[in-house]
Amino acid sequence: MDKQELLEKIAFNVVQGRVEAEDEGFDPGLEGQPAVTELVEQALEQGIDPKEIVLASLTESMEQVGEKFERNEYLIPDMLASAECVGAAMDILSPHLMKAGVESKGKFVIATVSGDLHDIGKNIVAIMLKGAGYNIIDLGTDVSPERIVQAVKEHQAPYVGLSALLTTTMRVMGEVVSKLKEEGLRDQVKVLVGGAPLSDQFAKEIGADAYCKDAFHAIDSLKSMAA
Ligand code: B12
Repeated sequence: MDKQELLEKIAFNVVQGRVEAEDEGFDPGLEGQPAVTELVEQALEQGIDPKEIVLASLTESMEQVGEKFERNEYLIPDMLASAECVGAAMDILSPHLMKAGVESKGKFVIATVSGDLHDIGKNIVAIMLKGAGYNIIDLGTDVSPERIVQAVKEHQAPYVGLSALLTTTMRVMGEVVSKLKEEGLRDQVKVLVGGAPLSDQFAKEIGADAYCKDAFHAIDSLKSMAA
């Protein structure tokens, strides 16, 4: 299988919610064919850049899943099956995304904000930043502004990353920025925000330092902040 075909096949199987060959898919008749785990391993064996797998297969496929959910073709369990595939793929890819022995570029506190349980994007960003040499403190999902600010204080982190995938939880990011100001910490920490419903405009409105459309953008933003 050539590279393009393989990347597309991984994406297809994420959309189908198939972690392993023995799994059934959303469409009938796929059982027994290689699924996400086998295909990701094959891609690595063929020397495909793990970052490309993240971008071209995993991120792309979750967009398709979102569109299917919007069209009522997919229900929550279908989204979850796809989410599980991305998790399984990231488990295989993460050691390959890490660079051994890189000197720490600083502590990076990351969290999905209160009321929001989406963590696929956050986890990808965390793994990629870890690979880029940042010391990641992952607070998980549904994290209150108080806990986030507390962690920044406790770890004296120069960076904090906030994730929100729901239009209803985006505003919590503004609360985090306000709370950092209240605690006198705002000048010591750069605030990066991300998540599908966000924009540059929104990041400006809430007083964040950068909106990042993906993990690669986050790495670039951090580089320019350090320069
Ligand atoms: C998977 C999924 C779920 C899974 C989540 C599983 C999990 N463990 O995360 C489950 C099934 C649990 C779920 C639940 C719900 N979901 Co949902 N979900 C999605 C879906 C399909 C994909 C999200 C995803 O993982 N994308 C892939 C990742 C890689 O992309 P990403 O998250 O955007 O992250 C990238 C960037 O944004 C950026 N980034 C993200 N965070 C950060 C943070 C920092 C610091 C930085 C620098 C960058 C960054 O970098 C990432 C990597 O490239 C989206 C549709 C979509 N296209 O977004 C809907 C979607 C977000 N969900 C939606 C909804 C409505 C819900 C529910 C309310 C459904 C319900 N009725 O119960 C619940 C809410 C639960 C809750 N309280 O959070 C809506 C939101 C609509 C809105 N306007 O707010 C969407 C848009 C679907 C839709 N089109 O209607 N969902």
